Amino acid sequence: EPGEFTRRAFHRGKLDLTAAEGLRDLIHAETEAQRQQALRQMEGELGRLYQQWGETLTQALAHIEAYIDFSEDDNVEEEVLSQVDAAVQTLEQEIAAHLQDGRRGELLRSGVRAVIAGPPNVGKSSLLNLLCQRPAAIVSPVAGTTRDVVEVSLNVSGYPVVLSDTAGLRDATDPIEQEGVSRARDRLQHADLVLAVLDATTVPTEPAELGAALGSLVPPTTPCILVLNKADLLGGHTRALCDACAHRPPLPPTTLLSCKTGEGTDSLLQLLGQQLAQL
Ligand SMILES: Nc1nc2c(ncn2[C@@H]2O[C@H](COP(=O)(O)OP(=O)(O)OP(=O)(O)O)[C@@H](O)[C@H]2O)c(=O)[nH]1
Ligand SMILES: [Mg+2]
Repeated sequence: EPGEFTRRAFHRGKLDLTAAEGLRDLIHAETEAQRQQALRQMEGELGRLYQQWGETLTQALAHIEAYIDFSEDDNVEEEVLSQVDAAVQTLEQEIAAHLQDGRRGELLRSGVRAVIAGPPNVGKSSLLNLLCQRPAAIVSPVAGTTRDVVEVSLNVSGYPVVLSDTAGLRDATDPIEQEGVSRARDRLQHADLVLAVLDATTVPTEPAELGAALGSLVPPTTPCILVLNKADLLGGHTRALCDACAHRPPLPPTTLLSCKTGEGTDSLLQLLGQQLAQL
């Protein structure tokens, strides 16, 4: 039976539970970042940390019991309680920080949820196809082509990513498109990272306006990359304007891209890798 030897090792105390979990993750690892995390866990990194926490708590408990039992005999000093209090508070902070960080483990285990979003017809489905290197989503010159969410699994710089293409965001009148837009908004709410796509030929070159356009697409606290697509259609002048505007600080990391010619793909992948490393 798969897992039999691990189970026996666990029962005999040769592996603790976190190491067994690490082994399971290692077996199922599909990307380099997943493999590294699983190895660290298997080698006992987590187990050692939890053991340390356990020791701190046991010690605190022993001090408090000693205080209760012997403080009247004056054998135990008054400051014991405040020392225990300080140690437990530090531990509390450590655990809180660890839990927050645990989200990273979760992202590595199940994949980062990246969502492509933007107005209709800007090339969102083309971007999905470019990144997964196959025609997974239908591309057409008709605005409102994508309705259902199209999902692909990718390995970007060693990070597992579940990338979703969504319907173009607009006030649709067609009921099926409306459902598509509502599914897109739902995906956006649960995204770990948003690839916001705008058409470079019609994008406002005023940073404040561009910021506003972006604000209507992306939930305010979600990390985001701005992709200005159809760069192949830009003249030299507009290209310079776009470039200048795109690198103003309040705007998220931005890149010019052409899904048609592939120009800008490398810098997009580089940005993606950087963002993933920061999540
Ligand atoms: N010139 C040029 N055309 C592009 C580029 N990317 C996409 N297109 C064209 O733009 C049109 C729309 O592309 P899609 O990928 O379907 O756009 P979308 O954002 O998914 O559109 P919806 O699903 O309707 O919201 C198609 O005709 C594409 O061939 C590009 O980089 N350059
Ligand atoms: Mg589409």
